[in-house]
Amino acid sequence: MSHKAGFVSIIGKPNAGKSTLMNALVGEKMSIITPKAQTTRHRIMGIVNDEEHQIIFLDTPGVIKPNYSLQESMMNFVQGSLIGADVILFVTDIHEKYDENDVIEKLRNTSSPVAVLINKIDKSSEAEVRDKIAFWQETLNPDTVYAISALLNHGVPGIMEYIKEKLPVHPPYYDKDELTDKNMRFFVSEMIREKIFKLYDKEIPYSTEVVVTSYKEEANITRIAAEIIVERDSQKNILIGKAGSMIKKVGTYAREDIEEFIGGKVFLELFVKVIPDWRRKSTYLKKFGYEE
Ligand SMILES: Nc1nc2c(ncn2[C@@H]2O[C@H](COP(=O)(O)OP(=O)(O)OP(=O)(O)O)[C@@H](O)[C@H]2O)c(=O)[nH]1
Ligand SMILES: [Mg+2]
Repeated sequence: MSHKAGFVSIIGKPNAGKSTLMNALVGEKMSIITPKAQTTRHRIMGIVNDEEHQIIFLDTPGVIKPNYSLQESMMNFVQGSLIGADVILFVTDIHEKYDENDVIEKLRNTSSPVAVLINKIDKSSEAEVRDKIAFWQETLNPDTVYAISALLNHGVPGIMEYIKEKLPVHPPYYDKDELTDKNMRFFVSEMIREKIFKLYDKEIPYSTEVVVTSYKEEANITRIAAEIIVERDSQKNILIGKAGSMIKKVGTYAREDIEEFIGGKVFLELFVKVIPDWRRKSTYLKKFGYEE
């Protein structure tokens, strides 16, 4: 009767290292990670199970002021993850240059315990760490403050212990062998999107959506087809590149990742399609899983 279970929301500004932390906590590559802001667009669940605990982590998009419907949906995922959170992990970059007032506002409006995680301390001095800890204690008066490096797994086991202590006594919410609520098609589309974030600049990553249109497991190979959707013909041309050179790179890198993820051979086919202004159209946002 001493089993503990609960929801742990991971929030913060874009690029703070939320997804890196999520993967470090879960020990699996659940969320894609890139150097660009707004990589994560969904609320991604990663579940850690042991005999006595079920910890349900929710990785979320970075908090921004939305400019178009897709970003509004992203902010709804953030808001939703705070409802019923047993613990909130607020990840902040030690060198944060954005204004974090919007996140602070959200945290002030919840009654869940907040742990401030000052991340990327591998890139800072001890004095900077001391100053930031004092700043956050003063600003938020949180339940606790940790200085960590999600990238180097520094301080991550301590956070696990903290969470286990905080979780309420509760039976498991999900089967104890579940790792996530997302399916294979979702992870495949994310791995392709990650390559697009890494290989292209400016508006391309933000104008792109990836949809897996076919997923067939055969005896020795998994055959996958996916559509890469952009908003304009000009973006389609850039995405494909000269004689298909760029799209070929996307396909090769994504296939390697997918093969590692599923532990088997993959045949990946990519098609590029234009849907003007899909980021602002409710029908497409619904279709792509951003809206109910
Ligand atoms: N030096 C250093 N870099 C880190 C650390 N944690 C994350 N990063 C890097 O920061 C960048 C952003 O990491 P993500 O985990 O994608 O950040 P995020 O908060 O999920 O970003 P969004 O999904 O865009 O909101 C990547 O290039 C990471 O490698 C850290 O502890 N130290
Ligand atoms: Mg992320």
